[in-house]
Amino acid sequence: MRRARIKTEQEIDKFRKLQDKVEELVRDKNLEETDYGEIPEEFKDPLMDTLLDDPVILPSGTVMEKSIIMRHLLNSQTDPFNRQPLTEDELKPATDLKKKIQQWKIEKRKQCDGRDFVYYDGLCVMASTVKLNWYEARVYCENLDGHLLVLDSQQKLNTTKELLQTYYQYSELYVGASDGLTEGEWKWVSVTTASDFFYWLKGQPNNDDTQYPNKTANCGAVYPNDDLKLQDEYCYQEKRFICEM
Ligand SMILES: [Ca+2]
Ligand SMILES: [Ca+2]
Repeated sequence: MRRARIKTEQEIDKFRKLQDKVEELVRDKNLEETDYGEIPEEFKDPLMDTLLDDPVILPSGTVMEKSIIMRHLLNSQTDPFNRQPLTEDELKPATDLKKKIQQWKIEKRKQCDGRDFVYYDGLCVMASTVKLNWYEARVYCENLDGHLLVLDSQQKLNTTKELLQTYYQYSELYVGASDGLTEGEWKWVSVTTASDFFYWLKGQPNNDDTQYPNKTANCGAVYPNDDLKLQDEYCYQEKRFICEM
């Protein structure tokens, strides 16, 4: 730009602002296309399981993402759930739901603002620089109005992998898994709906910590270099950890 003499400083400045604007739009667009972690069921397209952006109501009452049902209608003029005839003009925009979803997205991002948390793909997380034992780590996260990271689905695991690769290069981290209450009954902290998704390393959990051979292992740690597979370890070993909001 500088070399083009016909451009005045003002024009260059204008151009820069435009560039910034474009970058901002691209960023927003990327965020829109990401998935948002724990999405309420009513906010998801029933066919693709993705967050609704432009929901429409079918005559049957089913709510779907407009682009998805439109694509389906190109192939077959039917309701994909009950095979009844269906045409585009029978689709009604779900205006209230759309507003609700937009509000939810804004709230989700707001939660992350003004804190040392990183917003990534609907996750609001913070990896600690300090090392604490698992119990202290749990309290640490709770003091930040959060909890230790819960990896209770494949989707969450994938997003976390990307996040750690992007922002952190840690070798081991405590997460919110424990069988401290009843030996062998693994639970995720702070989840209202219990999940039995635990991505264990082969041979784990074995109630044993290789570094502390005679101690029980009741706390979960993940190894980013080992595909975030879980291991059960001695809870009083000090490690870094991830909090989630
Ligand atoms: Ca145990
Ligand atoms: Ca172990």
